[in-house]
Amino acid sequence: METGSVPLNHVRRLQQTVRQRTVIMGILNVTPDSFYDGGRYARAEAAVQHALQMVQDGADIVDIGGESTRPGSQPVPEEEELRRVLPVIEAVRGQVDVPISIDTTKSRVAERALQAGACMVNDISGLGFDPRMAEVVARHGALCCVMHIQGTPQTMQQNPQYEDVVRDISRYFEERLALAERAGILRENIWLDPGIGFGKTVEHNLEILRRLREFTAFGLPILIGTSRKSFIGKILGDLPPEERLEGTAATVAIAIMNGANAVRVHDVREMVRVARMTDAVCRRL
Ligand code: YH5
Repeated sequence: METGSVPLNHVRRLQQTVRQRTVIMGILNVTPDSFYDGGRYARAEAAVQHALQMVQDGADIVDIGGESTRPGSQPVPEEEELRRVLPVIEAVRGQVDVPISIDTTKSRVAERALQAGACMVNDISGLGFDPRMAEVVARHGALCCVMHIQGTPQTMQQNPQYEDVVRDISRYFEERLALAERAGILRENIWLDPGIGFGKTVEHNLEILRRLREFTAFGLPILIGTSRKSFIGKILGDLPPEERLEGTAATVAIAIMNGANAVRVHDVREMVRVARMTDAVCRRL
């Protein structure tokens, strides 16, 4: 059994930064459907270049994922997910000193990524899909993002329903925090994320942004991922993903004003500026 393998300097750096200003998490998808398809090696190479660019642009952490979790997307076998993400984590670790999070719901993928130098697990199932996930996070002393999802990526957008979206998500956070604590994850290592788009209607997503401050009652960092998501496209009149930059900027500014401590984004250079400007107004930085 291996314990405490994560880069502690990265854990501490992030814990400190997230208390001071908005943390920018850059999205790195290592999936065939995303942006490159010249074979496995070329895909990994392009992903590493993209990671280096995001670091140059001001990303505080790079979130590496090998499974698409978009609505209706199919699960990826563990072996394939590992083949996609591990070479990229290793290469990024070798070339730049940036904290890395592994975007996965599988405990064995999380474990191999943490052994390879990731310091955070971003689990869109909030430790819920794989019963061994919490134990892996605890044993490695990793940071962990607990995201809310209603249903699974296959079914979540079929008919999302809540009594009160913010209160229902808060109850879910309470349950998952109890599970995390039982597994031995330190509370100070947990970030919360309401999971924009994961089993939510457009109206649910807007209400979460409007009432985001309610989640600060947990006293934990709030991460939010609105970047280029379909609710922005719908509000702006069916705009495609590449036309959602300004809408994303609006949601990032609003989320920060309403208490977000970290934002997960595709457009790092632009959103670093949005976050800095918003931090200057809201947090007097
Ligand atoms: C999140 O919110 N989201 S994957 C559909 C799109 C654009 C983007 C073009 N992982 C989150 O980014 N992890 C994802 O339409 C996440 N929070 C955390 N913690 C979905 C995604 C996307 C989907």
